[in-house]
Amino acid sequence: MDNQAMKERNATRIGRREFISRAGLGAAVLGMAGGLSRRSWGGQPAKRPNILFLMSDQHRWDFLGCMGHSLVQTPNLDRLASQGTLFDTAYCQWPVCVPSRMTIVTGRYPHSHGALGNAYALPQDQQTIAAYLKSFGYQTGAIGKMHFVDEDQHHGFDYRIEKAEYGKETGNESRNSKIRSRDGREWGISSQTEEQTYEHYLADKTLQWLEKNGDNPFCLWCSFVAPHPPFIAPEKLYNLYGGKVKLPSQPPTENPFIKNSRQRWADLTDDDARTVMAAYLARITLVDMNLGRVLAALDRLGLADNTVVSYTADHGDMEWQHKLFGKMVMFDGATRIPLILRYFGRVPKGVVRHEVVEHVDILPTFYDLIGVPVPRSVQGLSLVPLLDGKIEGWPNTAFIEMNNCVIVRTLKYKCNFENGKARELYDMEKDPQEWDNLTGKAGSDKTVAEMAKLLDDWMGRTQPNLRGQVKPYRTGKAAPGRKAGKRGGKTTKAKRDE
Ligand SMILES: [Ca+2]
Repeated sequence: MDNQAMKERNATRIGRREFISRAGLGAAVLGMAGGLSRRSWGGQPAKRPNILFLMSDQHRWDFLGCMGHSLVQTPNLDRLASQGTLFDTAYCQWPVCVPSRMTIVTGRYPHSHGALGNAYALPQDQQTIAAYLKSFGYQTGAIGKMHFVDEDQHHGFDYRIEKAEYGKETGNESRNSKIRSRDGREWGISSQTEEQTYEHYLADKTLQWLEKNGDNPFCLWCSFVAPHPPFIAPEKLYNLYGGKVKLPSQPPTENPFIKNSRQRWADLTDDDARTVMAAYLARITLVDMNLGRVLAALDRLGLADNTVVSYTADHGDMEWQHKLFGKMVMFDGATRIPLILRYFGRVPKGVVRHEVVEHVDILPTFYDLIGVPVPRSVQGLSLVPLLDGKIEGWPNTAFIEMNNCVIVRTLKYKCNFENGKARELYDMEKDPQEWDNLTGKAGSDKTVAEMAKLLDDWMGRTQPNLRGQVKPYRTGKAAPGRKAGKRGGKTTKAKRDE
């Protein structure tokens, strides 16, 4: 290990230990093997708990029945939340697929793991949860979308299944639509039934895997593609929402920093926007139905008690706030995600936690709950102290990156730094819609300085910025089998599909 790597490792370690020490939690929170949560029954050592990680793509945090959404039907996610703990102020680390997902599988911030866009492969020296848990005897599977873009589509997972198998086995295409399409944008009713969808297929594969491998300690990722575009849904599900959608209110003046993003949607009518939203809601319900099938199988197979279950999404979707759909912007619609944890007997039931938490925290939480040490490469913090109500000293910060921007989120504020300079500042308590940019307004300098200090501290304790050192896969070309998007300019259809 060179000096820089050693420095970084120590800095990260100090960050984690600092919180643990402040929280008075000692070694248990470090997840020392056999420590905190390896339960035993009747005095006998228990089998290590399993992990079932349920994921979707582009599901924003507040489109859940249990978050009070008036329209969306998510009975299975609502039940999961009622059986566990829901984090309602959770953020992704980068509002685009690959950087976000590579953070989840490594527990590291994007500038540290090096996958800085959808054309970037995860460098092979980055340890994934699958590679790590294998050393503790875990069977590992990744079913559905992982978005590994290099030749190594496994990154440590023993079992992988993706869209190509779905096409071969079912003859269906995941992009089934003869619907209205303008410039690659699609919305409306699909000609597929629910049973023909990729989501149904992924749930089938997950059930089969659980039936076969449930006897061993396992870490299984079940990763749906919906509600990601195309915004099309089976008719039965679409009809739950068609004609019922109310569009969100809009800011009095358009945010100048989203001019380019707005262009893509500028020609949409209100009716178009309502159709997109109805299909998005239907696609969330499609995920919920299939996730419910997986959870029912866990019960049926007698695995529910010894399995840590979690649900999240890689990022959100604007859903016509600021008259935008999609992600790749820094508003909460794109960056804030649902996060639910369930582990019977350990994770409190029916609790909603409001602390600021991040995707980097998921892996250390898993490790903590199953009783394996948290590797020092992991940069997040275990959420277990919060589950136990030990909130003193919790940092309540999230850091969201995208290209030359970093957002710092605290309980009250959200500050977007572009090239290190504060560009936007929002009071998230008074202005959760992010309409009123406070930068330059009276009294904002002190807050900006505080947020800049948090940014500096974070950069100091995470790895040096790898931007410029890590190259996209094959020097800017997309991975094999994919069409390359035009980089740095107008996005092509292939790129938008990420
Ligand atoms: Ca995504």
